[in-house]
Amino acid sequence: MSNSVYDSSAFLPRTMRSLLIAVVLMVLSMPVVVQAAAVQVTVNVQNLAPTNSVSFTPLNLGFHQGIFDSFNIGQPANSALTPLAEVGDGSAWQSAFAAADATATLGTIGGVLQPGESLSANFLVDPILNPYFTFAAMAIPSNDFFIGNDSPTAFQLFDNAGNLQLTQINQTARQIWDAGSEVFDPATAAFLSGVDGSLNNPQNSVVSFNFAELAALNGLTTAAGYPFHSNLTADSQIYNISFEVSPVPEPQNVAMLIAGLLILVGVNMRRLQQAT
Ligand SMILES: [Ca+2]
Ligand SMILES: [Ca+2]
Repeated sequence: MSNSVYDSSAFLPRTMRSLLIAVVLMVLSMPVVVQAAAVQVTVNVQNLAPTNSVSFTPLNLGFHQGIFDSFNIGQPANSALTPLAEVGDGSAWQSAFAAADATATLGTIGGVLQPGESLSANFLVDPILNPYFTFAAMAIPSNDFFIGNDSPTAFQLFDNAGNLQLTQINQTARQIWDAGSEVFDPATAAFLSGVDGSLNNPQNSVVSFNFAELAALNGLTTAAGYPFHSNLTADSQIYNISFEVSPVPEPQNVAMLIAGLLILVGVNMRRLQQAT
C-alpha cells in the first residue's frame, strides 16, 4: 500500500465511510423484486371425492403454449395417454408433451391422493411464454378412467400481460373420462387389493365421459385398504387444482447490482482523492 493512498484515505475517512455505509444500507434495504421472466407457481391439488370413493394417481401437469393436445373426445386414446389412464404411468405422456412443446414447464404432484387429502408443489413458469395449463391423472380404482383437459387452451392461467387470471380448476364426477382402451373388469382394474392392474383386455373404443361404471366396484377393497364405494353423482366435487404466484428471488442480479454500486462508490472515492 502506497503512502499517498494511505494518506488520502486517512484524510477522507469520515465522509467516504459514511457515504459507503449509506449506499450499502440503501441497497440492502431495497425490496428484492427484480423484474424476472419467470414466476413461481404453487400448485395445490385436493381430492374432494366422498369418503371411500375415488383416489387419484400423481397429477401430471404442464404449463405451456397451448399446442399440446392430450386427447380428443370420441377418438382413441393415444399411446402416450393409455399408460397414464390404465396404470397411472405418466412418463410417455410427459415425453410426448416435451416433444410437442419444448419450452413447456412439466412436472408431477404426488403420490396417490386419497379422498380428503391434498398436496402441493412449486414450479418456475414463464407466464408470457407458457400461459396455458394442462393436466392428467388416473382415477383409481378403475381400468382406464382419468381426469384431464381435452382442449389444450381450456385453462389459460395467465393473461397477455403475464398476470394470473385463473386461480383454480374444479372437477366434478361428470368430468371423469373413460380412455376406451381397457374393458371394464374388476379382475384387471388398478388399485384393487390382490389384483394385477397391469393386466389388460383391450377395449378398442374411444375417449368418453364415464363415472357411473365406478359404482360396479362398490364393496371391493382398494390397495390402500379402504372399502371402495363410489358415492358419486354427476355433480359430486372430486378434484380441485389451485394456483398461487410469487416472484422468483434473483440473488445473482441483486449481487450484481450491489457490485456495480460499490464500483461507482470506488470511482467517486478516487475522484475525490485526486481532487484533494
Ligand atoms: Ca383435444
Ligand atoms: Ca374402459
